[in-house]
Amino acid sequence: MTNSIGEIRDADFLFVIGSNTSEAHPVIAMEMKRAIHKGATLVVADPRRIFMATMAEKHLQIKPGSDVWLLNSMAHAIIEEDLIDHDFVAQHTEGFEDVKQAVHSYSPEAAEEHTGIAPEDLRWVARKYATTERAAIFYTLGITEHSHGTDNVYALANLVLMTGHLGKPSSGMNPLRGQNNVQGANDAGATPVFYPGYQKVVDSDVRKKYEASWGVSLSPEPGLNLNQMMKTLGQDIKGMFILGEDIVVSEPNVSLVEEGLNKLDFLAIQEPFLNETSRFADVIFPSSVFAEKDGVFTNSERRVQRVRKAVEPPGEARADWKILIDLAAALGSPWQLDSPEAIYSEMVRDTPKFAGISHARLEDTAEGELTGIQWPCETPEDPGTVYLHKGGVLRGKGLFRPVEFRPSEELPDEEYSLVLSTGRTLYHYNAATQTRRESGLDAKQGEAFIQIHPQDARKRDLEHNDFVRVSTRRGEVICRAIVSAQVRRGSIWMPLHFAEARANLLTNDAGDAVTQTAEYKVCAAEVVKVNAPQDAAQAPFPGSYYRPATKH
Ligand SMILES: Nc1nc2c(c(=O)[nH]1)N[C@H]1C(S)=C(S)[C@@H](COP(=O)(O)OP(=O)(O)OC[C@H]3O[C@@H](n4cnc5c(=O)[nH]c(N)nc54)[C@H](O)[C@@H]3O)O[C@H]1N2
Ligand SMILES: Nc1nc2c(c(=O)[nH]1)N[C@H]1C(S)=C(S)[C@@H](COP(=O)(O)OP(=O)(O)OC[C@H]3O[C@@H](n4cnc5c(=O)[nH]c(N)nc54)[C@H](O)[C@@H]3O)O[C@H]1N2
Ligand SMILES: [Mo]
Repeated sequence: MTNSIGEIRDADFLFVIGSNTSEAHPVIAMEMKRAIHKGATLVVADPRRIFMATMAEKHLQIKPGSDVWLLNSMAHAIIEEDLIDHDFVAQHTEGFEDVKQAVHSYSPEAAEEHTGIAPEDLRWVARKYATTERAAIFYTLGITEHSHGTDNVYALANLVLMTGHLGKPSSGMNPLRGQNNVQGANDAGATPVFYPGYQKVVDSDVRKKYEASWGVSLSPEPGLNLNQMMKTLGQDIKGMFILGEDIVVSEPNVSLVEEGLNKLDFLAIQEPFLNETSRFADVIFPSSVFAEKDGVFTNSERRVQRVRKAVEPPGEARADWKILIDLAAALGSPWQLDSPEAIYSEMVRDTPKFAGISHARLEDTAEGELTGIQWPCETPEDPGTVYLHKGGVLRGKGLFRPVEFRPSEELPDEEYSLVLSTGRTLYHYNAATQTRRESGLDAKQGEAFIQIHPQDARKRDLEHNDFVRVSTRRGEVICRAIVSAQVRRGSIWMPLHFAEARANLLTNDAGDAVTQTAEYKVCAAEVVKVNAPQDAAQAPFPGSYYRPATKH
């Protein structure tokens, strides 16, 4: 996030696009509700009528995959009505003319056919966003999990830059982070393209710095990203070490992933639970969960927070860092690191953005103060950074990036006439290794389902709660049909959480051109009614049809 969670309540305009905030980020949704109660205007752009849409002044119920049309035509309207922040554009940005030209043909009138949004609604939203001083954008996977995800993000950034909603409180461009400490993992360099602190792998000065610091020689090339790795499992990749991911539930087009896993020579996993992927493992290192270990977590607003062990890990389970250090020693590298504190200070040593943060500083938060420090924080005296780009854009000039609409990779046709989109619900967490071990959550939501619009259900002779077979070009699953007008006509929606009806047997593994993030939000699917599966009653999860992934 460019801005902070505490600033949300003071915003006057909130544009929530592709984010099911109340289910996936309830704490942030609570701050949005505070702002709304104080009079802020909420606009939600989402193909589903999510809860936040019921609180919104306007719900732009767009066709899945059409965000570039929506955002480019908002830019078109802002330019046409001359609602641009000319001073900001002149002083702090470059490339505006390219975007101006690119969005010329994206009129709100032309956008209607692609997005399903009335031009007057689109113009109203564009005007309101541009003319409200404290206007903030929030987005997540509805924007990024597309083959054109990066284009969507550029199109959003163009709106922020042309209206100057940057470097000020309660504004900015705010991607909400998903997993606990996914921000911290990225900050620490858990990506194939960056060393810690977003220092580029391909930058030879950075590489030389780390070669000297770590005493090893390093590759000048970036590594493979997740999507690329999954596609070469069992071919170029012969062995794998998986730490805290349940890939046979969470990766797209997962039958291909299973094929790859079956061809591996060796698989080790480091996990607190026997998850679905553990069926394929040769070795499992039992690790501990958050409450059983010390360290720091970094949240969405770049806040590094101290986490303290509350309970001992059970049985043979140990902290992740201890397992990794023993593994390094067994491989002939006796690392001299004996605590999370020592590991953290080694990480920040060569990382200017975090250099002022230490466990010691995180210990002594004054009474009543929010805990933690927000990076950038470069010296021990630096108080940290509440919002980014204050007094000027960090890279010098904010770069406008023109984008053209590109359709999703797989569109509906006669054989597969519906658009399948996938995501999460309030009651379960991703691969649900944790939430399905909790009886209260399973009582709330115990089985897999799809949502289908009443008219599409009627066409297929479906009643609410019937069982259906959902199929795509890649696979099929059986689950219950929830007939609901929450989804658009022509669209179905399914949660990713359920191992017995894995959404990812269905999804498309086409990746974004830049990040390779998979197109989890759009693929072509069909639904037919089936009888209730006979073994539904005996299934390990009550009322469900369980077909686990298997090693052969
Ligand atoms: N309870 C719970 N909370 C979670 C998680 C969980 O599993 N359970 N997971 C965490 C993780 S890892 C993450 S990354 C976050 C994700 O948080 P979100 O991104 O909010 O979650 P999603 O369910 O993937 O859905 C995003 C929204 O995008 C919409 N959408 C789909 N296609 C499009 C499109 O083409 N355009 C637009 N504009 N919108 C679209 C969907 O209808 C949905 O409302 O949640 C985190 N929080
Ligand atoms: N169809 C579809 N698929 C999706 C998505 C979607 O929207 N649609 N969203 C994608 C997104 S955004 C995400 S983030 C992924 C998530 O996918 P995954 O990362 O595979 O799923 P998680 O459930 O978050 O957790 C992974 C594992 O981490 C383990 N774990 C928990 N705590 C610890 C710990 O402290 N140490 C260790 N070693 N392990 C731990 C859990 O037991 C679990 O097995 O799914 C992706 N897949
Ligand atoms: Mo995520």
